[in-house]
Parts: sequence; structure tokens; C-alpha cells
Amino acid sequence: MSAATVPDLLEGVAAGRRAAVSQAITLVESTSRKHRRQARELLTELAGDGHPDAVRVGISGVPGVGKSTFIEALGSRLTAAGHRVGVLAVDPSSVRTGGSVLGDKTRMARLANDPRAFVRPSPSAGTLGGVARATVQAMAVLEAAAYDVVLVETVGVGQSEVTVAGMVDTFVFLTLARTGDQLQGIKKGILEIADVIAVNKADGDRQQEARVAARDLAGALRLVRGHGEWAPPVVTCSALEDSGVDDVWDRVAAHRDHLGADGLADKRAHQQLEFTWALVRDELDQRLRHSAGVRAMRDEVRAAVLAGELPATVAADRILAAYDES
Ligand SMILES: Nc1nc2c(ncn2[C@@H]2O[C@H](COP(=O)(O)OP(=O)(O)O)[C@@H](O)[C@H]2O)c(=O)[nH]1
Ligand SMILES: [Mg+2]
Repeated sequence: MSAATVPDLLEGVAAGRRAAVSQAITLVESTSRKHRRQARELLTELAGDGHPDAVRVGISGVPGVGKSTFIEALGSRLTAAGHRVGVLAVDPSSVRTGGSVLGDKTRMARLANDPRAFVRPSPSAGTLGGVARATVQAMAVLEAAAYDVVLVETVGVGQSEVTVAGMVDTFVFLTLARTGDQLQGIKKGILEIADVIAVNKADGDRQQEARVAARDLAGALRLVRGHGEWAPPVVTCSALEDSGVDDVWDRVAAHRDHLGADGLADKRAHQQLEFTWALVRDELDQRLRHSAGVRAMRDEVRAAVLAGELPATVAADRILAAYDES
């Protein structure tokens, strides 16, 4: 972190200067206490701006399904149409390995060099909660810098998808052609949070297969979604050939229309509330880990539980007591 002050950053972000946007995001990703204080200051100022017109879209799916390729195609279309596009990544595997999704930037070479786009690889350290916090805050920075579309890429592993669905307006799920039994492989939870589904890699000799898969998937969806709810459209596309990508975007717009201005405001307000508690839980978890009292006794408790000498309920009570006292 350079010596730029919060007012400097605010001014630079408001003017849409890339270096300032980049530094502001680095600041909100930081876990140091000093930086977190500055980040709060920055965000309090930014929050006043409010960007109801910014479009927040999550793009999810298993590794290799074509998320980055899709974002490159969609993002390039959007910037050509005059939008300013921000791209963020949430990758909990990078939390574990400590590596960031560098591949994404190379996969999005065109967008990364597009003056109307800002591509930010996944923060490389922290818990999923920490990465989520950084992402929500980075989104606020991007919107303050007049990026009117923010695309959040997330890998398809359970909790991170739910997390991302909770921070965007529309959640797009990319999948590959699968039929019948293979459909079981798509977790039911995903179908419940997806707003738009696209069967990608519908190119070459796979087009027909993709269409059949889309139809099967639409059928499966009717079983999990209630009447009167938004019925997630299932379409096919080829991110590589940039076909059908515009159709996916039209569906995103349709979902937005379905929500309406009030529905969107209400959705975002509830997301804020959910997020508030997620932040509290994450912080409590950190404090628990760092509690001197807990650290002093955790090895002993561990050994006692493993040896079958201490029931889990009693062990939990002891840990909590040690936490409360320290
Ligand atoms: N044939 C075909 N290949 C694609 C398509 N989209 C992505 N790919 C390829 O699939 C691989 C993984 O793509 P990538 O965008 O990195 O997937 P991600 O892990 O979901 O971000 C790359 O080799 C892409 O070129 C597509 O629509 N059709
Ligand atoms: Mg990717």
C-alpha cells in the first residue's frame, strides 16, 4: 500500500483513475487493522453514492466450463456497447493454495487491455468470508468509479456459489451438455439459486447435444421451482465463438425487469442484512482462533476429545468459557 491518503483515493476513484481504483481495491482486500480502518473510512464515503443502476452479475460453473472465456466475450460486447465493465473473481481454492487466479487474466487478455474494463484477479489470501468481504467492497469501489456492470466469476464449489449469489442481482450458471442421469451431477442447490442457465460449448458437433441438454434441464427446473416464481431460462451458447452470449445477456436483462426497481432494491437490502451477519460470524471466527485463552487450552482439549475422555458438548462449553474469559 502506497502512501495515498483516503481522500486522495476517493478523488481518484471518483475520477475513474485506474491506479486509484486498483489501490482502493488493494486497501479493501487488506486484512491489516490499519488498512481495515482506512477501508471503512473509504467505504463510508463511497456508500453515500449508491449505484442502483449498476448491474451485478455472478457467473458460476465448474472449472473448465468456460466462465472466463464467457466473461471475455460478454465483457467485450458490453464495452463495445458503451458500458464500463468490472470483473472480479471469487475463488476459495486460491484461499487454500494461496495462489490467485492468474489464468483468468490471460484468459481475458482482450478485456484486461480494454480501457473500458477493469479485471481484478481473486484476492489471494483469507477465509471465504474474508474474500467475500473484499469482493463486496471491491464492487463498491468499481461502482463508485462508474463501472456500470460488474461481473463476478466464481468456481462451482458449493459455499462460494451461495456466497456470490448473495452479492449479485442476477446469478448465471454455466454448464455443459449433460443428459439424463448426468443431470444428477448438478447439485439441486444450484438450480435453486440460478436465475439464468446457459449450456456452454454449444459449438462444432456439440450443438445438438447442447440443445437437448438445455431442454432436459428446463424440465428438471420446473420440478424445483414453484409456480409464480421467476422461471430461470435455459439457453445454449458458445463463449469461444461468441454465439448466444448476447442471448444470455438479454435473459439477464429480463430477470432484472422481472425484479423491477423495488424488487431489486429490496433484494439488495436483504443481501446487505445477510452480509452484515456473515461479516459478524466471520469476525467472531477469527477472534475465536486468535483468542489467547482458547489457544492456551486447545491442544489439551483436542487430545482429550480424540482420546474419548471429553464429550464434544463439554469440550465446546470449555472452549467458549475460555473465549469469554479472555
Ligand atoms: N469449444 C469450446 N471451448 C470453450 C468454450 N468456452 C471455453 N472453452 C474452452 O474451455 C477451456 C476452459 O475455459 P475457461 O474460460 O478458462 O473456463 P473456466 O475455468 O470456467 O473459467 C479453455 O480451453 C477454453 O478455450 C466454448 O464455448 N466452446
Ligand atoms: Mg476462469
